[in-house]
Amino acid sequence: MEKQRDMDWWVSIPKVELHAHLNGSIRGSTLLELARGLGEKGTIVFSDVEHAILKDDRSLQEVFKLFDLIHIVTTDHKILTRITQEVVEDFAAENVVYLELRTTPKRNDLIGMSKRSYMEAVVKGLRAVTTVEVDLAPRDLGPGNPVNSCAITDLCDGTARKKIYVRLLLSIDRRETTASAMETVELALEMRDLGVAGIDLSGNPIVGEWATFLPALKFAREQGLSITLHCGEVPNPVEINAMLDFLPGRIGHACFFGEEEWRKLKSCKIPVEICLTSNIRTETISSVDVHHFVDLYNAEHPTVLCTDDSGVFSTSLSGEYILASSAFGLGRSEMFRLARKAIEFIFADDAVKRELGEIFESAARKLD
Ligand code: 6MZ
Repeated sequence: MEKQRDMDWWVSIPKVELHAHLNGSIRGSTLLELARGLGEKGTIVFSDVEHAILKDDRSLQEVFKLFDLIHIVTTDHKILTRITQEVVEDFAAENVVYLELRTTPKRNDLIGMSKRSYMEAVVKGLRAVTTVEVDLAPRDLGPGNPVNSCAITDLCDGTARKKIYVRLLLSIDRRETTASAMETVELALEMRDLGVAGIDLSGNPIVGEWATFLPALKFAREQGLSITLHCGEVPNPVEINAMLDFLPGRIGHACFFGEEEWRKLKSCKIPVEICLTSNIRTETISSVDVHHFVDLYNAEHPTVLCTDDSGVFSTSLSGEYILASSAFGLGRSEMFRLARKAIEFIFADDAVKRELGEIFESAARKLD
């Protein structure tokens, strides 16, 4: 009863999601349905896939094997459109008001898929969302321009539809070459008007070299794209230091940092995307009470709670807030402040920041 009330409260609070992988956020029921379909066609052996999907705890390396499997099931234009629509609707249903959704554009010649057509299928999914109004395009209204608060805060006549801002981050997979990473950056630049706000570096952290991705990441930044990096998912101090020296807009995880890396991170004030359930489920962090979130929080270092792969790890953003609140003994007002603070770290323009500020302000008034 108490737990349900807590969940209802967190669902009702506006939230900002900054670290969500599209294919990792797939609904479990959709993944099983799609896998069953491919099983019936004889493309895969369904029972093998079912076992892998339903398994609870997996090591980080097992997670990447699962992603290879998920990609066999999901990499098709129509399916991508469906997954994108469902993922956005699911986040909106728990009052995520701003979502940065990241995905790795994939080429598959066998089905006539290019990185561009992959992304077009994703954008089609955003446009197919019906349960909520999706704000996709950057507006750059500039400082003097008034904000259209009517549509976003439901304050006018109560008829305004619920709204979610969605911005896309294109991921570079650590298996890619420099040329392939560059192709992703070029695509991101071409798609800026469709809400692409930045670049992410992700994938199996024991694969690939930082030097391979650096030219594409540097180019992306020179062209005005924001950058977030999966950093320190495995102990690799040389890479962690090189990544911090690059001064990305944000980093994700930061699980295997030593004294020197913490010092550097804190002095640069690079915001950290914290994925509690993901870190625990993949045994990257042994238990939630020893998670580095608490040290960063106490140091007032910029942090944002995120889901990572809500489908794969069976979590939700509301669930992550509840987990942090109970594990670290933080009250609702502190947690609300944490949720609101995330606005500062988004990759969208200042007009969106102002509008999000109003949404949280309105929610805060209702709490008093
Ligand atoms: C690193 C991760 C990840 O891009 O196909 N991905 N990379 N660490 C993680 N923590 C567990 N979780 C997901 O979504 C799935 C892809 O996102 C990256 C991996 O490259 C995975 O294949 P998309 O939409």
